[in-house]
Amino acid sequence: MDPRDIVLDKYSSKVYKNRKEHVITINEGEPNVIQADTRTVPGIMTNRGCCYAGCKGVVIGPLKDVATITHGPIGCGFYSWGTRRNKAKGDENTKAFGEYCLSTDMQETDIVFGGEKKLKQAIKEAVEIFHPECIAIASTCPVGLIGDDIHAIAAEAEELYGIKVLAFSCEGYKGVSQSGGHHIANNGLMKNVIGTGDAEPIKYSVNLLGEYNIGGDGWETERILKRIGYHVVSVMTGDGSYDAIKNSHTADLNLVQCHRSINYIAEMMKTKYGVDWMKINFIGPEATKKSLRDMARYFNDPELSRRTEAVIAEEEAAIAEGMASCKAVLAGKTAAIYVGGSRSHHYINLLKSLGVEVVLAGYEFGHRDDYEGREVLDTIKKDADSKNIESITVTKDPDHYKERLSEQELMALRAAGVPMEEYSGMWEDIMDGAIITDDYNHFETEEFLKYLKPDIFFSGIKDKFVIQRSGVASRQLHSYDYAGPYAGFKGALNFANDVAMAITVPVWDMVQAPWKKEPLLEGSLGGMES
Ligand code: CFM
Ligand code: HCA
Repeated sequence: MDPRDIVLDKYSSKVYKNRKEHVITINEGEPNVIQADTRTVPGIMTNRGCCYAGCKGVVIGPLKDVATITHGPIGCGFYSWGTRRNKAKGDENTKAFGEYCLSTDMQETDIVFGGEKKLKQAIKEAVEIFHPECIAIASTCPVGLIGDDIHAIAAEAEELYGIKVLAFSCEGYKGVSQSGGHHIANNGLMKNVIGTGDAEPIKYSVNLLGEYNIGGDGWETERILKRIGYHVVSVMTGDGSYDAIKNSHTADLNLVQCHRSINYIAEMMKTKYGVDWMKINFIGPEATKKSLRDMARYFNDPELSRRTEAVIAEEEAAIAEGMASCKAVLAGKTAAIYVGGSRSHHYINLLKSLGVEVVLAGYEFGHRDDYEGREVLDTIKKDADSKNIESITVTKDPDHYKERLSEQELMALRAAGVPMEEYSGMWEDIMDGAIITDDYNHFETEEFLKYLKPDIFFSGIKDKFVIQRSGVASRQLHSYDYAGPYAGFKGALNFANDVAMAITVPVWDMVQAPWKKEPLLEGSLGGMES
């Protein structure tokens, strides 16, 4: 029997009806439609996070020169303080506030009488202590419930201090997951930051979108891009800055790593400034090579293409031996991957290049297009929850709009397999017969572990130890278990070494108690014949 049916059969009929749309087995001959981005069944221990986590924790928090104030009780700010490992470094031109956790620390009396005074005071203190060029305010649940007007306070503070003050109404309960928070953050950056700088365009310049520099991934990607000769105008938002994002409209091309969290900005920048966008993936040597070659095709310059090939050859040679020895250990193993969004797709290819098949996968909060590809976008029905998140429309900017490539040139690139404004989703890489679970929960994790027994399970901190205690190796694909980088070529080797180590560590021989394998004492009961 299909393990999927065994697991789902244990639910009540109401829960079964909901979950069966979110848990499917991939059948290559079929369209493989999945339900996603809908409300979790109340009472289920989902692995999802909240809207505030998506806005402040994921997109806005990493901006190093922005002093971000969490307006709410202290727990929310504390939770989002450095746990995501989005690394950042300040330098002589850019301050870095990432080490700090700024919050209004709302108390019960503020909930009853309003927290606006406290927020004004917090902004004043942040200005006096840190002298930032930009402050961001991120609201948590109670702020929305009591109605503090953070937008009016931001406008007033802008006047008072002569700096940029961004306000995000990203209360945790908005939307169904972190995803709503990404959208709110994208809207805010688009409305207030992107396009406000006056830098001159530079040749072969790109923005790296949806790269958050977890474990240094963004730095590794930038290193490779710079070696080839690209100029990185801004990174959104890992080790990114308000200062750089202001000028992001001057880039020739947007490179989209995490489609889920940033596709809104990519689309809006195309409409408003004419910046083309391309789906790239710098996880895994094969995907990295394809992405670099796609970029070279886009720019269509013989010298850039030559450098691309030279850098690929050098970087690949440096990891070849290491990758081969890890592959020798890992070939034939199976894996499960559950992360929030894009990474569950991106790592499938890297694992394949190590001989590991993904038998179980899913997103916490990906949308149907992240599974099925952007072609299904027009068929996705809006519901009350998705309508709750503002969707803004932009038009051509009369001063800054510039067509990069003509529609014919873009079509030619698409015909040659370059994903211009295209994303095919997880389905393009997942194997036939794999089980996909959207918005996975703890019960299903434990059940699928029992039936599928993957050799390794990639997920996050909430389930890591349940997995390890069940005798299966676990690696965190959010925080990289405090390792990394995993991007590009060198990163792929770091990943391969970590996975090989996790699977081969001798502890797995000790999972079964010795007395369950063979008796510790031998003998016979008195009076019986031996
Ligand atoms: Fe994009 Fe991310 Fe992810 Fe994401 Fe996240 Fe993250 Fe993630 Mo954790 S932006 S969707 S909201 S790739 S924090 S860096 S690891 S769940 S798969
Ligand atoms: C978040 C952040 C998170 C959590 C990771 C985890 C991250 O969703 O709020 O559950 O282990 O990457 O830090 O996704």
